[in-house]
Amino acid sequence: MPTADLRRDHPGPWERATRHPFLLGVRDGTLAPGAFDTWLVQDAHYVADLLTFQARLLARAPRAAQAVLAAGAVALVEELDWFAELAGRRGLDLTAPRLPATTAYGELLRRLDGADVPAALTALWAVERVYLDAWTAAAPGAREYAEYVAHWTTPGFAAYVDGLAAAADALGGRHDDVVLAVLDAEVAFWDMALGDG
Ligand code: HMH
Repeated sequence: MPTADLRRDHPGPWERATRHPFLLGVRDGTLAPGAFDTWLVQDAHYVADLLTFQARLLARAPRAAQAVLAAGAVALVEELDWFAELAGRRGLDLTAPRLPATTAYGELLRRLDGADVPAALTALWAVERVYLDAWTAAAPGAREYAEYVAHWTTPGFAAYVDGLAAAADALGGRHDDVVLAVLDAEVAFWDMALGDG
């Protein structure tokens, strides 16, 4: 199983992207004031970029991979609705500009539009797998963040990630380079929310 091997063979990069100080701050309630809202606004931009990437991948994917990609695209649209609701509730300005790590991650997704489908699908699996693992490491989260941690660690999300793994494994190949690029982009994204990017 290529996706299982990709996790096993790069423990350091997975660890850096999932045991990040930002996530430990969410877990323990020690996150600097404002860091979470900064992160939310940037993630709303990111999800919009990811939807663009995913819609293109859906369009060029083989038939067998389309259902999981289409369901994931719907989930991203729902995530954008949820961000809009959060913006109202938390007083966020979702029109604030992208910070450099957000732009850089968006450029990585753009480059992946030009990768072959097995590589791009494996990259998408890595995007979602690392995100699930990251929030799982922060669970259950300090009281003020518990709702968010729960949102990103649901059984439905875990099942989606497994579905992406199955679809990527069916196409074959390892694609270490794109996975490592995703993991680096994730670390930079968490760094950014702490003001380190
Ligand atoms: C930074 N990585 C980041 N944000 C997300 N929302 C996901 C992955 C998964 O959707």
